[in-house]
This record gives sequence, structure tokens and C-alpha cells, in this order.
Amino acid sequence: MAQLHPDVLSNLPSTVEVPAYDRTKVSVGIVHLGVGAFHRAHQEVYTDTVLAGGSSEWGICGVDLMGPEVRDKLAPQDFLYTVATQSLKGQSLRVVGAMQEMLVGPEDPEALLARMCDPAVRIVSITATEKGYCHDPASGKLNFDHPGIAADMASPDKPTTVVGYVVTALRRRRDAGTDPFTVMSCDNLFQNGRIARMAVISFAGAMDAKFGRWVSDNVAFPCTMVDRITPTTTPDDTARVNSDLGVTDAWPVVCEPFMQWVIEDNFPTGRPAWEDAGAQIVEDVEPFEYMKLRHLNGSHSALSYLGSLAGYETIAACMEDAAYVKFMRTMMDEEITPTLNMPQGVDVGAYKDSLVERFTNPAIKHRTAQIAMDGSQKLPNRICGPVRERLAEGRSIGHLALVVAAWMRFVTGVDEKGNSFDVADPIAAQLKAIGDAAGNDPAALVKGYLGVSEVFGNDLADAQPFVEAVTGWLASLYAKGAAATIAEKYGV
Ligand code: CS2
Repeated sequence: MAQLHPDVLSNLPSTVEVPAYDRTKVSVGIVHLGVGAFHRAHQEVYTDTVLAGGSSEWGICGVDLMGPEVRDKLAPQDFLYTVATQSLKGQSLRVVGAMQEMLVGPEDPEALLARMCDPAVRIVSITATEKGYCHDPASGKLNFDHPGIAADMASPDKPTTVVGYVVTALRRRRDAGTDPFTVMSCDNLFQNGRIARMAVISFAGAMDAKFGRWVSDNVAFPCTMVDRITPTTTPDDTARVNSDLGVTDAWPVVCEPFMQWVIEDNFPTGRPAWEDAGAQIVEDVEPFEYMKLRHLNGSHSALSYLGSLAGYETIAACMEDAAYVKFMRTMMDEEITPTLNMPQGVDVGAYKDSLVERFTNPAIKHRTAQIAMDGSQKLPNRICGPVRERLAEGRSIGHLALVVAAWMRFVTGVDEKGNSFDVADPIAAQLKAIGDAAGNDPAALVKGYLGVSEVFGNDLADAQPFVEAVTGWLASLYAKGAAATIAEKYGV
């Protein structure tokens, strides 16, 4: 089979959507750090639609800061790839053309810095996952002990981290008299723009206080809320896509049909008209971030730990268990929605209905093990925030406490059958050591884990109702297992 390439686009089946514009006329206006599946299924698609509308200055330079794998697969395709949306009706295919080039940070940091300093580049966007900001998730502060940050401080002209690249490129632009680019985070972090800003300003200020102030006064860091369920592409996915495409795409992405992007309108040097592609441009993203991070991502994390413990491999498999669905809905209704303050006209009930439907989509094989990764970075935003707010108001936290107990049970690295498994988390070793020291004693485990201030801050360990609720759930998880615990409490 031929490989996907601009030359074969006209031979693709007529049902496949292809770039309806002359890609050779498009120039790079955005550098995107972190070209994972999510970015390719989301921001690239919106931008592709804008380019099809006639704008030609917003092509994307995709950047991988890890290694050459994605670039090596996409370069022979001239950076075209397929987005395959999956539903019960089957899949629909769209070839996306917004990416103009790819650079691999570790191969040539200087080439990447040069691109970031190109005056035509007006936006540097980021999907680096929660841990990519090298900050303490509970306090939001940049972690200067992080090995990547320490290395970038020592050699700022050979950066390795997102923060290091952004700071050095901004410094060089300032020195050259070039306007700064706007830094747009697209990660699942509450107030992602502020987290990015805090990390960049802390680093810049530690290098040179005057430069730190310049960044603070001159660089915009809009917040965004991003949403599209995009599991890692499997070999089966690739085979299914290629069979319908009739050519070989080395790395398609698969995702759900739904997509949403809410963007704070704060781009002093311009931006693509993403609203023409369906993005919502608003003054304040915060309510939307709360709604999504707490309902969708909070439920995802809940199901990922409770599902993994019960042996459910995907979110859709969890949703086949009526008690799990009841648990998710009850947690949202009773303990998450009341923490929100949504603008008029947003129907939160309909939003939650749609989440249940989206999670149930059996065509999306979103592995619980994938979502369970990096829980130490995810829990503070998704679960600990609402717990803290509700405790302050003397309200119940029983369902949220079950999520925390399930996370604790999971990060011991021993499953319900007594088999060990590797926990993927930046602080996995610390978490395992706490589990090993406490054994299967729920109270000792809770005490040990609540002492991890990176996750729980310095307050939750002393919140007695919370400690008791988590300990009670953890005892049940050890005595009965996750499925029986959920069935007993939420069984219908
Ligand atoms: C998931 C998210 O892996 C995870 O932690 O909760 O990737 C989720 O699928 C996306 O935020 C959906 O927009």
C-alpha cells in the first residue's frame, strides 16, 4: 500500500475529508511543544479548519521534546496524518494538514530556539501533561529541585524542559527587540495559563530579576479549557484506519466525535480565528475549567482507579457496571456540581448526561491504566480541590474520599489478587515506599499518603472527617475489593 502523502490525497475515498487549501502557501505562525495524540486530535484540527477558511499565516511547527519517534513517522508523510473519530456508527476519517514541520528538541536545541525566535511565530502553545510544568501541584510553585529545571538553570542555552525553552526564547526575543510570543497552555490544569505564567516568571526571575519583570509585564498567558477523549493509538486502530483509507498512515490518532475548546481572549499579537472552527472565545475560562476538570477528569480518575482495581480495562467497561455509573453520577451531583458557579445559560445537567454518554461509547477503548498514570499530578486539581472547598463549608466529601482511597490502594503497586505492578507516576518510588512501610493497614496507609504534601497540601492530613472517610473506604477496598465496595454502596 502507498504511504499517506500530499500526492495521494486525490486518490483517497471520497468520504475522507482532506485539507481544502494549498498547504504550500501556509507559513509557520505557531510552535507547539508536545505533539502527542491529544494535540493532534484537538488544536491541530481546529487550526486546520481555520487554514481551510483562507488564513495562511498560522501553520504549526510541531515539537517533540522527548525524541524523534513521531517526527520519523510523520516526516515521510509531509506531516499529514489522519484523525479517526469513533462512534457506534463506525469511524469517520479526516486528514489534517496544519502541521508544516516538526523539530525534535534533544536533536538540535538551537534549531528549535531559532524557530521560536522567528518574528512570524506569534504563539507558542503547550501540551506537556500535568507534570511537564515541573511545579508542585498542590502549591502551584515551580520546583527548582526538579532535575530538568536544575539542568536548564545551569545551561539555559541548551534547554530540555518546556519552561526552559520558553524562557530562553523569550529572552532572546527581548534582546533582539522582537515582540514576545503568547504562551498558550492546553493542559488539563486548573488555570493552566497561570500555572505556565508562574513557572516561566519564576524561572526567568531567578535568572535575572529584571528579565522576570519584563516577562511579567509583556507576555500573555491565556487560559484554555480543552476537551476531546483521545486514547493512545493501538496497532488495531492503525490497521482499521489504514484499511478504510486505502493508504498507510504511520501514526493516525483515534478519538471521540465530541470536541470543545474554550479560550481566554488574551493574544496581544494576534491569533487564528479559532472561533470559526467552533472554539468559544471568552473573557473568563475559569468556570468552564472547573466544570470540565472536576466532572470529566475527576470522574475519569475515579473510574480509572476503581476500574483498574476491579480489573475493568477501559472506561467503557466500567460503564457497563450500573453501580459504577451510579457512583459517578452521584459523586458529580452531590459533591462536584455544588462547587461550581457557572455563567447563566450553561446547562450542567445536560453536560453531565453527555459525559455519561461519552464515557459509554464502546468504540473508544480508553484504558483505565492510561488515565491512572501520574495520579499525584492529577488528583490535586481534580479531587483535592473540591474536597478542600467542601470541608471548609462543612459539607459531605464521602464520594470524593472513595476516589482518594482507591488511588491509595492503587499506588501501593499491588493489585487485588496480590500481584505487583508498576505504577507510572513521577513520585512512584516514594509512593511505593510508603505502601511497603504501612503494609495492608488502612489507617497507616492513609497517614503515610496524606503526608505527601505535593498531593494533599499541608492541610488535608489534619481534616478529621476526611481522614476518617478515606480510612473507612480503604478498609472496605482491602476487605471486599473495589467492585463489591461500589456494588454495596451504589448498587441498583
Ligand atoms: C484523562 C484526559 O488521561 C486523563 O487523565 O482524564 O486525558 C481526558 O481524556 C481528556 O482531558 C478529555 O478531554
